[in-house]
Amino acid sequence: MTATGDLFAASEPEHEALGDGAAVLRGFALPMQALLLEDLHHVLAAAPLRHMVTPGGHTLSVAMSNCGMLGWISDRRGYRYEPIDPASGKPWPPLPESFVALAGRAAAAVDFAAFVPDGCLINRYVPGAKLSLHQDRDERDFNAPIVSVSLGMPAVFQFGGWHRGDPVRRVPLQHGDVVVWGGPARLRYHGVLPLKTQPHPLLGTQRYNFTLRKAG
Ligand code: MD3
Ligand code: FE
Repeated sequence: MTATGDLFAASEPEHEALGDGAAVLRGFALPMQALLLEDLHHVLAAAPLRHMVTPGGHTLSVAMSNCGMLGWISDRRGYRYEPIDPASGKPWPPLPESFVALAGRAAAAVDFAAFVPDGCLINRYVPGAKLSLHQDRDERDFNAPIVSVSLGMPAVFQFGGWHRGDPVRRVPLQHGDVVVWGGPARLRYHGVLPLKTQPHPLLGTQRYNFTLRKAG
C-alpha cells in the first residue's frame, strides 16, 4: 500500500479513484446546481469571460474569468495569479459561499481536511474549445488540493503522468461531477479534448468548469 492509497480508496461507489490523490465524485454538485449556476452568473456579470493570450501570443480557445482573492491570468508577460482583474482594474468578485462550501465538502469526502480555497478559475468551453496538456504549477503551495466542478456539456478529460510524454487516460466528465486532485496527483499533466456538440438542457452548447484553489 502507498502512503495515501487508503485515503482515496473508492469506499463509496460514486467515488471513483483516479490513482493516488485523485478522485471523481460523480454527481456531487447536482444537489446544489441551481445555486452554483446563480452564483456563477453573478460572478460573470462582474468579471466577464474573456479569451486570454499566452506568452507565445496564442489566444486560448477556452474563455476564462476568476473570483476570490487571487485570479489566474495569462498574457504576453506570462502566467500568474493576480488580485486585480486586468480587464476592470478592480478586485475579482468574492468567492461565493456555495463554491467554498462545495470545495470543503468535496475535499473532506476524500480526506483532505479543512480545504479553504482563496481563488477560483472559471473556464467556459464551446464546441471545439480545448485545453492542451499542462500542469497547474502557478500556485504557491502544492500541498493543497484543487477541486474542480463540471457543469453543462460533457467533456473528455485527459489525465496524464508527471512528464508531458507519459501515457494519458481519458476520463469522461459530466454535468455535476466534482474531481479532487491533490497529494501525489497534484502535479500530473492533464487537459481537455476538443468539446463535441452535445447540448445540455440547462446550459445549451456550453461547458463550465470551475476550479477552487489555494493559490497564495
Ligand atoms: C490534475 N481545468 O483550469 S480541472 C484548469 O475541465 C483545468 O477546465 C480542467 O485543468 C477543465 O487548470 C479541469 C482538472 C484539474 C485541475 C488541476 C489538476 C486536474 C488536475 C491538478 C493536478 C492534476
Ligand atoms: Fe489545469
